[in-house]
Amino acid sequence: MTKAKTAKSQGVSIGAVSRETGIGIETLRMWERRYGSPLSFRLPSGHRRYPEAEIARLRLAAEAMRQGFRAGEVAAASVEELNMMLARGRRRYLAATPEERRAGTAARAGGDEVDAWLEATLNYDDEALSERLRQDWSRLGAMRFLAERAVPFLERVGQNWRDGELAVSHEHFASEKLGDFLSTQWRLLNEGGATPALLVASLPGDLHRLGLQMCALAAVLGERKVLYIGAQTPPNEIIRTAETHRPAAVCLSISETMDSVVVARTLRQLRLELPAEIPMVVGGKGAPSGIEGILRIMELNDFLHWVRAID
Ligand code: B12
Repeated sequence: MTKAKTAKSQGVSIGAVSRETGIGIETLRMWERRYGSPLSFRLPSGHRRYPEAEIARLRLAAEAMRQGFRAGEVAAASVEELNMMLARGRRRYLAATPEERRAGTAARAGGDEVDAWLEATLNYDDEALSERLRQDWSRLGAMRFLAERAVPFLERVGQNWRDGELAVSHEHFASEKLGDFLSTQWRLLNEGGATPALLVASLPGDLHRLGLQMCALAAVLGERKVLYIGAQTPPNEIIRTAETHRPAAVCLSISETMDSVVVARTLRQLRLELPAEIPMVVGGKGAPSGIEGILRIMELNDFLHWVRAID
């Protein structure tokens, strides 16, 4: 085990995973292609890495296969499911209902309400998730909806995906659904807000757009119009749009997957080329601090106050 340990954020190489679990390198790659799990991520250097927690799960998967389970049954199974497989054996496990198999997973950390969102996601249940989103939105109001539901939900989706409990398609289902919902809500409120608008975008290479949607929502709640140019906008387009439309600020969302060196370089360049009187604000877990002329705001409530204070 010691050899496979690296700094947590760096993950574990495919060779180390293979050594530690006894599952061949080719098999691990094939499982990822075919079953979406174990899911690797790339270091900025391009090297493939696996979350360290996958080793324990894959050991259980290997053991379950020795006991007669098939690759398709174990590859994407959660730790709870694998433990149940090992405890029951294949015949009795397959006789259990899907609800029984998921029971352990759904009951984990977080409120019942977020569990319900996760449950709808696990079942790809579009209507149930819509219903939850609508109910929680009207019950909590927009800012609490973000803080108490949407953000913890995404944390759990990310965590469960890392742990192999959710497939990539679940993550896509959840983020598309939530993204569309947030987009509909802020666009409804985007009529009649004060101009000049806030320009909202993310940098090339960053596919995460939910931070942008949250930022746009907070902006319209602060009664400011949003000029949304969205994810993966080339810096020269951000500059061109800002020069022609003179926004009240340029707001960028930066996810933690972005290379910090590239982000810092791009932001410095943007600051240099954008009209000096237009403020720049960055948020998201990958947003750097300490770049001259750029304000970093991490909390959406702080951002809302900031928006309300703009002249
Ligand atoms: C949904 C999702 C995706 C979706 C995005 C779809 C979409 N339409 O957005 C898809 C499938 C595309 C995706 C892809 C990847 N993802 Co992803 N993803 C997520 C997930 C589940 C949610 C992301 C999210 O929206 N979070 C919520 C945001 C809004 O939170 P935040 O950045 O902290 O921002 C907060 C504040 O700062 C503020 N804020 C945000 N922006 C702004 C802007 C301003 C101006 C202001 C004021 C405030 C503000 O609002 C937020 C609320 O508090 C996270 C899990 C997680 N914990 O976040 C993983 C996660 C971010 N992804 C991860 C990874 C590894 C990837 C991939 C590299 C996977 C792969 N192997 O391909 C790719 C990278 C793709 C790319 N080039 O960008 C890892 C990152 C690990 C790391 N440290 O690098 C995470 C953490 C999952 C995990 N647990 O491992 N992902």
